[in-house]
Amino acid sequence: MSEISVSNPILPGMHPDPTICRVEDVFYLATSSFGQFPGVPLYRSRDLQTWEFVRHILSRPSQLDFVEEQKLGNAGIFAPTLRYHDGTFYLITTQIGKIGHFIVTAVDPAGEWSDPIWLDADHQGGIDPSLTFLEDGTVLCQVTGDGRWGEPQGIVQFEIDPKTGRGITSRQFISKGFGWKATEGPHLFSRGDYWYLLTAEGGTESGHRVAIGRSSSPWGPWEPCPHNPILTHSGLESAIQNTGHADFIEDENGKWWVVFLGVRPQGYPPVHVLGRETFLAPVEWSESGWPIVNDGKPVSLSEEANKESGWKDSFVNEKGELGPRWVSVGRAFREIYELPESKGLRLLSRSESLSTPLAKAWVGVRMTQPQVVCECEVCPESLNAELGISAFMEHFGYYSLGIVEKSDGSGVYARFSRRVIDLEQVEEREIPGQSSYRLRIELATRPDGWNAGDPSRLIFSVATEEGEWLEIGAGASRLLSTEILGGFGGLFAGVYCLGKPGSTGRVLWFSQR
Ligand code: 6LW
Repeated sequence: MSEISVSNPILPGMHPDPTICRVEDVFYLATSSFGQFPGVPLYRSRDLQTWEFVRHILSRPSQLDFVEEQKLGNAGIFAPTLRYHDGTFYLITTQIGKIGHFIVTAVDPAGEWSDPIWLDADHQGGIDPSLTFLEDGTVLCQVTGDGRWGEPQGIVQFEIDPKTGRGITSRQFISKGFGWKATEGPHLFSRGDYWYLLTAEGGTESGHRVAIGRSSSPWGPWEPCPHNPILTHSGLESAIQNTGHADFIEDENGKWWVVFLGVRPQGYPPVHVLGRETFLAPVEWSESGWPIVNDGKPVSLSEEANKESGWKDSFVNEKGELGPRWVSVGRAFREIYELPESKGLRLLSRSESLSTPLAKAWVGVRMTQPQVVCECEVCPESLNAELGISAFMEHFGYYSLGIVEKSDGSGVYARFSRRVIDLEQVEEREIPGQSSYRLRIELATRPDGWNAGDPSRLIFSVATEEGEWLEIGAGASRLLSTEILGGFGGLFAGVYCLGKPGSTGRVLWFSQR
């Protein structure tokens, strides 16, 4: 691989807990997906910079069967680890709220992955499982312990048979971490004469960091790196914050890299709405065998980071299926839409409100830039149903704009709703009827007339027949941050249809720029 100049983030929008492996000159990267179905997006790249979406690894209900109630950025699928060994790809991850840790495998990562191989009951518990394949055929599994087994907070390890999920040795506590709270996200790898144990520490918020220790044995004891943490932006001037949860990779030329999560906060006190994104930095090794991330300097946001080429999608891919960028919340994915022959997506209502934690006719894509415009065109099909566009974090955190054609003859209304935890506000405004409606969300910085310390807003508009945009409602974007709502999510832009069962509505296209 030739020298590259890194343009960060490498995966914008909600892509936390990145994990990476390499097969010859191709890198593969996967991230957490929580309540999204399908789950665990997989990307590939030859230069670590340009990432092509391959598929979602968990794409069948037999692999990811949520309980009915599911949040988008909480519970569900937590931090995975992706590894390649002897012709097979392994992904190990945890479904919170279900049995726990499981492995899926594939020979062709672009094809279907196996059904889950659940770890046995004695080796469940905790989060962030990882796998290490040793040369003698031994496979080690590390997890972040949850204290359930009487272990202190930190990293536990056991030998595992990854084909059956059976733990071969009992759980052994191997590290409490290297000095900070919430030690998690372990990865174990070898280089030269040492085994290195990589950890995320400090909590995934502003104190987040990456630390490392080494040992001549994969079981420790660990000598901490003298310049731990090897990566943190805590307290530093940088547009990227909360950097942590990392994975290392060596390229074909023997050069090392680290992928890690970070956020792009806005306003004061700073909050982030796009979710935790994936970043990349080079790693050099000192003469004494310790990693130096990004030459010891903070990682910077590239100039191009806030510009993404726009796209327009009419939902259907070449195979006649819903295109790969779309996800839903929870298990209802296949029961909430049809792909009509004519054009676009037909949403099949399952509930009367986006506030329900249960199934809803909503499909969305990550919002990927702090300034972004999402547009769609909707064709109402059922009277009294609401068909619209939303900026969505959770069922208790979203703003939405929908069109409602009322059956009592009172006309057509644009309905703007905001839900923030236990506050709910709904406003309606009559608008002239049209056969279809263009709806728009702008995530924008508009200092005029707004709190100058926190100028980021979400502005919702509908286009008139003459093509003019009519603003229906707006609100502060910071209310849809994880700092307010909790959880591990990020903003999605979604289209939805609400109403009595049997209500439908069509969305012709969707664009983001
Ligand atoms: C993940 C943990 C973390 O399991 O956040 O930032 C948790 N690190 O390692 C959820 O993404």
